[in-house]
Amino acid sequence: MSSDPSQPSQRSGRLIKAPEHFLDPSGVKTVFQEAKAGRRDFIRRAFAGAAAAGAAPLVLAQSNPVPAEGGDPNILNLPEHTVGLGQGVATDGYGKPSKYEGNVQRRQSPGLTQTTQASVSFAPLQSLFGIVTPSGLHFERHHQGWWDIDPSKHRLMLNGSDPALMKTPKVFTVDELMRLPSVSRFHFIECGANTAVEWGNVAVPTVQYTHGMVSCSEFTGVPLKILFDLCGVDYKKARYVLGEGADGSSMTRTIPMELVESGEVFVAYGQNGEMLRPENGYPLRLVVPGIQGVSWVKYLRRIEVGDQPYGAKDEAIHYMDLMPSGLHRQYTNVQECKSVVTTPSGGQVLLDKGFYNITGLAWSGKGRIKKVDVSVDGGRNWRPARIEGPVQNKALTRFNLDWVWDGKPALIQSRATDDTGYVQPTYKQLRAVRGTRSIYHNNAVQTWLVQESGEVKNVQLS
Ligand SMILES: Nc1nc2c(c(=O)[nH]1)N[C@H]1C(S)=C(S)[C@@H](COP(=O)(O)O)O[C@H]1N2
Ligand SMILES: [Mo]
Repeated sequence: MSSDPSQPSQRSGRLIKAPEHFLDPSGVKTVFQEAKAGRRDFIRRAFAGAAAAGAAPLVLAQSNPVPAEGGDPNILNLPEHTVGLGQGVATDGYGKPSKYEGNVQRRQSPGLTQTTQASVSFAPLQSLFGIVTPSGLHFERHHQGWWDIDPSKHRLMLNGSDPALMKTPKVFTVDELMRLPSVSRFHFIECGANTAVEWGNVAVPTVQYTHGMVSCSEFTGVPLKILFDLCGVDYKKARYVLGEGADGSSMTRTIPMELVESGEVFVAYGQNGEMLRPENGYPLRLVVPGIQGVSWVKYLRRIEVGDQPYGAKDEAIHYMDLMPSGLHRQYTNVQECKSVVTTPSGGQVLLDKGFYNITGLAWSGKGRIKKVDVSVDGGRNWRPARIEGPVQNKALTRFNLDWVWDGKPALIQSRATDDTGYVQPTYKQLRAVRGTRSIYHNNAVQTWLVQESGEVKNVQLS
C-alpha cells in the first residue's frame, strides 16, 4: 500500500478534505486521483472482510467503515518516534498545531472582489469539530483594518446622549473592568453578510466560503448591565445603546436596551480561555448574543445610551435588506435559525460507497436549537440528526447522522428548528418573502451534491 497516512489529505481515511489548491480545478482532480490510487484496494479488502465475518445488524457494522481483518502491515513497523527520544517541552512557550494540519487555515473568498487590503477572512468550517472555533481560525471582518492595541493605554467610556439618561458617566481601564463580576458563555457570532454570494447563486466551492463568516467561542467579560448600574442609567428613558470602536471605521449600530436588561450583552476581554485576539477586538469587544456581527463592536472605546435609534451611517448603507416591494428593511438584528452540513461538503471527495458520518452546525439568534433534520435526497425525505449536547443558548450546535452512501448521486441538506418553533427555510420559501435582491441575512437550506465520482459540489435547488 503506497498511501502515507501522515498526509493531511488522507487523515480521515476515505474522505478527502478540501484541498489547499482547490482554486485550480485541476488541483481537486490530482488530489482525488492520488487518493484513489492509494486507498481503493484497501477499501475493497475491508468490504470483503466484513462479508466473510458476517456483519452485525447495525448500520455501522453492515457498512463496515473500518478494516475488519487481514490487518495493515504498517502496524508492525516501529517508526523512529516509537523507539527514539522525543523532543523536550516546546521552547517558544505557546503551542502550535501539527505541521500536518498546515492546510487548515482561514482564507479569503474567491467569490468576493479582491481589494489591496483584504477585509474578510473565512473560517475553515469543513476542518473543525465540535462547536468551538479555535481563536486563530475565527473569521475576521475589518471595516478599517485591525490593530494590536496596548491594553494599559486603552479606556472605555460610558455616557448618555443627554445628561438625564446617565447620572455618572465613567471611564474604565481594562484592569478596572477585570476586577468586576464576570461571566463566561459560549456564543456564535455571524456576520449579516454570511452566505451572501449564494443569493446570486455564485456557488463558491466550499463551506468555508458559503458559511465561514460564523464562528463560536467561549467569551468572558462583564455584563453591560453591571456597568450601566454603576453609572446610574435611567432605564425608563434610555432605551437605545450605541457602541463605538477605537479603530478608524466609526462603525456603529443601535442596540435595543432590552438586550442589555436581559443580562445577555457583555463587554468581553476573554476568548477561549485567553485574552481576545487582536483580530477579534483586543483588548475589549461587545458581545451581543444572537445579533449580527456588526453590532459586536471591537476595540470598544465608548458606549452611549440614548432615547431613540441612532440611524448611524452603517444603518443607512449596510446590512439592510431590499424587499420585493422596493422598500428597505432597515433593522434586521437577529440572526435567524440556520444550519449547514460541513462534511461531506463542497470540495471534499468520498472515495468509495459505504458508511459516512454526516456532520454539521446549527445555530439560532433567538435561542437554542431544538432539532436538525437531514436529507440525502434533496429534501424529499428527512431524518432527525443526533444533536451533541449540551445545547447552549445562541451558540453553535453540532449534529451528526449515520449515512451509508450507495454510490449514486446524493443531495445532502440540513434543516434546523429552534426552540421558538421557527424552521429554517428553503431558497424557495426565503425568496417568496425576501425577493431576489437581498445581499444580507441568508439563512436558507444549503445543498451539497455528491456526484457519482464522489466529488462534492455546491448546488442550489430552486
Ligand atoms: N471596531 C470594529 N468593530 C467591528 C468591526 C469593525 O470593522 N470595527 N466589524 C464588525 C463586523 S461587520 C463583524 S461581522 C464583526 C466581525 O468580528 P470578527 O472579526 O471578530 O470575526 O465585528 C464587528 N465589529
Ligand atoms: Mo459583518
